[in-house]
Amino acid sequence: MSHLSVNADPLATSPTRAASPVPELSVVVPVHNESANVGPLIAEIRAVLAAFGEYEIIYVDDASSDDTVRVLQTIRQDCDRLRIVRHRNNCGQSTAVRTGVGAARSAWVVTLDGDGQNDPADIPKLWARRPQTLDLSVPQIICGHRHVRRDSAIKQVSSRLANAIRGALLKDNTPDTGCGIKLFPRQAFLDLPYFDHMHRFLPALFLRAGGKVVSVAVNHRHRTRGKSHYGTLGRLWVGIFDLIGVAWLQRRMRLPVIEGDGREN
Ligand SMILES: Nc1nc2c(ncn2[C@@H]2O[C@H](COP(=O)(O)OP(=O)(O)O)[C@@H](O)[C@H]2O)c(=O)[nH]1
Ligand SMILES: [Mg+2]
Repeated sequence: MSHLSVNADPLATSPTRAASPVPELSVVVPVHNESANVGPLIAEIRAVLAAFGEYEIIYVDDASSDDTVRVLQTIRQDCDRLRIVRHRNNCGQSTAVRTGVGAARSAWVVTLDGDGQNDPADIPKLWARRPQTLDLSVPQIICGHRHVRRDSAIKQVSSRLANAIRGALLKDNTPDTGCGIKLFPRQAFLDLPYFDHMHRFLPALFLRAGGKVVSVAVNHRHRTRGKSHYGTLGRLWVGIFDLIGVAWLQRRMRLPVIEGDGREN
């Protein structure tokens, strides 16, 4: 895996973070009641990134009521790459991702679902597709596309339907916006408008910011431990509501092209 030449990390000089070297990649994993999945997934991430150089893994625990935090703290004793951030209150997946991206020290962040359905072995594939130079005026997101879904039939059908409607309305040019594995520049993500459930609309939001979207075929696996957090009907209904909001955001976007270097006055 090649290495990044840029360091656009605005938090690198923060006093609490200055001690360890700035990582090139932050892996952000939102979790809620995933105690049985934490250990196996962290082991996989570490194995895949063993040759990577500097990286960090940030788990955001979204007020789990099970053993998730205890398991994370035990693993942390032998893994100084692991950082644990905790919400006191349950805020949902999007907010947990945002908390993790905010805490990240790298210019590039990759997200993974915490249930093991995304395969960490795909991280290098996404990494290879990033632009060599980080240009925040054309922010690029690299999205996983689960070409073979390992979910129940009803979830597959509802997800296909949601992607088709979303694609037709938002023209986000992305076959699978809900896939949890995505790579993007940290700052570009933090510059996006924030709202609950935004994690399903990242391609549209990157395009809205003048960016680019790349989709990469990735592996998808069955959930073998723990329980899914989303019911089909609830997700569809919230999805329609959010779709209208994102369509509005798109129509209200104006991207200024600055004359000169913008510092003349
Ligand atoms: N932080 C947080 N993560 C959540 C929440 N709901 C789901 N997740 C996480 O989001 C990821 C995807 O959720 P999952 O239940 O697997 O959704 P599904 O694959 O669409 O059924 C998993 O890592 C969950 O732990 C939540 O309320 N907060
Ligand atoms: Mg899942």
